[in-house]
Amino acid sequence: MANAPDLLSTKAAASGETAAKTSTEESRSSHCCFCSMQCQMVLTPSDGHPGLIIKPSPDFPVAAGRLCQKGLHALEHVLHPERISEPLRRVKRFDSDASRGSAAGGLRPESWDVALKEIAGQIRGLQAEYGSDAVAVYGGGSLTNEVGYLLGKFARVALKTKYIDYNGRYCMSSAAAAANQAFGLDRGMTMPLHEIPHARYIILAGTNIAECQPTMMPYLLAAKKNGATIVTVDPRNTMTSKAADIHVRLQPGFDSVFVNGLLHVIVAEKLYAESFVRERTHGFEQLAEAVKAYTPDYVERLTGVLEGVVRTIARGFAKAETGIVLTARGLEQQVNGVENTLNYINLALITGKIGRTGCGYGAVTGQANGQGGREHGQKADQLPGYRLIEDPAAREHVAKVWGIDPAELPGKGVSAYEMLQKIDEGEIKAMIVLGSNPVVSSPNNSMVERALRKLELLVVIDLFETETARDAHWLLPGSSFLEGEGTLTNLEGRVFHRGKVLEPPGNSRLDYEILCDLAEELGRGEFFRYGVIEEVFNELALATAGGKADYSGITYERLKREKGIFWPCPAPEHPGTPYLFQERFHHPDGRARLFGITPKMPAEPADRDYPYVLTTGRVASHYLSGAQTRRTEGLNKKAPVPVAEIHPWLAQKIGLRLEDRIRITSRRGSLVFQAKVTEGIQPRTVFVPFHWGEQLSVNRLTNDALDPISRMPEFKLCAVKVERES
Ligand SMILES: Nc1nc2c(c(=O)[nH]1)N[C@H]1C(S)=C(S)[C@@H](COP(=O)(O)OP(=O)(O)OC[C@H]3O[C@@H](n4cnc5c(=O)[nH]c(N)nc54)[C@H](O)[C@@H]3O)O[C@H]1N2
Ligand SMILES: Nc1nc2c(c(=O)[nH]1)N[C@H]1C(S)=C(S)[C@@H](COP(=O)(O)OP(=O)(O)OC[C@H]3O[C@@H](n4cnc5c(=O)[nH]c(N)nc54)[C@H](O)[C@@H]3O)O[C@H]1N2
Ligand code: SF4
Ligand SMILES: [Mo]
Repeated sequence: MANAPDLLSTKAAASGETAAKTSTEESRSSHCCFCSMQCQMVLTPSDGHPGLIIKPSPDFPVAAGRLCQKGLHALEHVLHPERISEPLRRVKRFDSDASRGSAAGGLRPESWDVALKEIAGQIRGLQAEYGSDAVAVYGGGSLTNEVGYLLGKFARVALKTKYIDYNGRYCMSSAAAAANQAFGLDRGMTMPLHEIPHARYIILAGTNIAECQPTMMPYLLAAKKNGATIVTVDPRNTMTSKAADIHVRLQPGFDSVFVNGLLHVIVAEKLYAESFVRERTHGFEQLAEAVKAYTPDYVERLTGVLEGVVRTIARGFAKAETGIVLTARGLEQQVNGVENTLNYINLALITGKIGRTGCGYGAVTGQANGQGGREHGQKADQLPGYRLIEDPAAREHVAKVWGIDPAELPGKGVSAYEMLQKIDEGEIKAMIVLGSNPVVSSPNNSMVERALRKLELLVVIDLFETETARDAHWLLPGSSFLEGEGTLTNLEGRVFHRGKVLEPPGNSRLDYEILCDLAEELGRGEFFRYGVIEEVFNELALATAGGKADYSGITYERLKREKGIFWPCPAPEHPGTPYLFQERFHHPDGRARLFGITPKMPAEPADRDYPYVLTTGRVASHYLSGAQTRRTEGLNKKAPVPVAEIHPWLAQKIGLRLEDRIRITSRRGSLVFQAKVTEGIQPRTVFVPFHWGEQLSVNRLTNDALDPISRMPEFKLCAVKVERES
């Protein structure tokens, strides 16, 4: 991971100096940059430490007094010596673009003036030759609402391109599509977290909360203490399943079959909430028809889950007075991800477990601002406020706020991975990446690496020279979470304000200023003039007014006073909406939709040539592409390399010995990993975490098949061979 020495800024390298550049004394509280819990932290000066130390804060109601290991270490990457602090131009040492890449030439510092002028000039040139859509924008769910919003506006107004999408496409898009279909509204959770302890029965499917949202565990443990039954559904025993009363070790790809079994029992035994189904939903007949064949016995034959277990869970959940279903990427990151999610929503709906206390459904959002990031226009088909870019009324409203003609707004583009494919095909010539590392995080990432090398202009705005930035012509130093003030929206839909703690190091700049200045160079500065970031928020609030995710009643002043407001919040005196769907769902008729799901095959089931299933996910000490956490010693030493989980049955079958590693081969590549033999994993499945690049990147193997509706890739299952490698 060593970076070229000319990358090192002496200012950023001297962490004491950087840390000393704090802003005002009183603005020392922040929120963790990693997961969607958004735990609050306090940064305090400490003896014997060059700068600040992080402590949990007692004040924020979500995880008062708690931070997990990642939060506690969050300062380390911010002050890391590899942090870039000047605009950097890739020194072209090669004649042909195809030969650039990891062997690319070094980086040379430039002034902001030169960097932005040259980038703007090149963009103009490419757009003159190939049209506006030759330039794409790739955003991220870690960015604040303000920066995500500005990025969407920048694409549509400054670049006039339809091609913008973001890493949330890999993250929440199946859950979002399902919630929109079933409820008419996508807010990850229908209720605040503090309802969890009141639930008597909790189903956690494809969600590893103990490692991925660790500070949520106390809510589950409190429920358990109150007598709740907890069920986990996962191909592996996880830290989360340790807290479960029943763990269903399901083969990847079988969620809809399993849930149909539960629904079958509930329908057959008339355990559903009859009046709720009658008065508040549509579609029960189709659902009942679809699950008819899925007797527990049939489900046992298909999945190996004992029929008694199917009956026990179905009866337990349906009969429980209160209950909650939480799902996450395990079943969402599949070509059938939307349908899988809809089926778990069916379960919550037909048992009437939505809209009252101790009840609810939640798709557990992942990234820091995964929720806000998908509301304000980073998505290919969206405008701020969760409006659709193809809706004439939405275009008119937002164009008015932006001061442009609605006809100037481009139409909808394509999803993140499809945008990368369009680069590979030559249609897109330039891309600006802000807040993502798609070379590590995309499926089938050899394609992505190849595609990025074809770009005539790649601009990466980041903190580090990431794997993606290695192919960039320009690397611009953006701001970390401690430097950029703004608002975020946590997994509950709670909007809150995050203050500024540090000045950006060296010549790095606030992300929003970089976008505004680039817009200026592109001749569109008049639409991007803001004195302070609060003005961006105020404009965002206007742009969302009347939309699904309505923030128009929210102000910085209120957020600071009220410590968070749940959207929708359509008026200054509106208290916000912690509980959704108490009386109506968001469809025009007020009713939720049930869907009869016929389980479908994955894109690449195991077969004779590739007889096992690879699934991927996370470990507690790393975050996503690892750009931040691999640079954090205290975290990296806990998991310096990816370790593949493999069942003893499979280990024996391939003759694995103690000192061996395993080779995993898919149709797209072959990699060698250290192995951990564990009874906990489904025997025909191997699991590899995805937080590493290059030869340790499991995304060299994953399949790029997309869900037909959400366009989310099937990260969670592809067919592989497994061999021993001595
Ligand atoms: N430590 C840590 N925390 C994180 C992150 C991180 O990178 N590291 N990332 C954040 C982000 S952006 C996200 S999106 C969330 C993700 O949070 P999660 O979705 O909880 O995380 P994953 O590990 O991707 O997947 C969850 C589980 O799904 C299981 N699984 C695999 N296939 C299937 C299947 O077919 N069905 C079912 N039911 N389960 C299956 C996996 O074994 C895994 O245990 O975490 C957030 N928090
Ligand atoms: N195989 C497999 N692949 C997956 C998944 C999986 O489960 N399995 N999960 C998918 C999911 S759910 C997700 S969310 C994606 C995410 O994958 P990525 O989008 O690649 O995630 P990050 O590593 O968070 O990338 C964020 C980048 O932005 C930089 N950054 C962070 N904050 C800021 C900021 O405020 N300003 C600027 N300028 N830069 C910043 C970081 O240094 C980092 O380089 O990965 C997906 N890929
Ligand atoms: S639970 Fe999430 S937000 Fe809280 S400290 Fe850990 S990573 Fe940060
Ligand atoms: Mo995610």
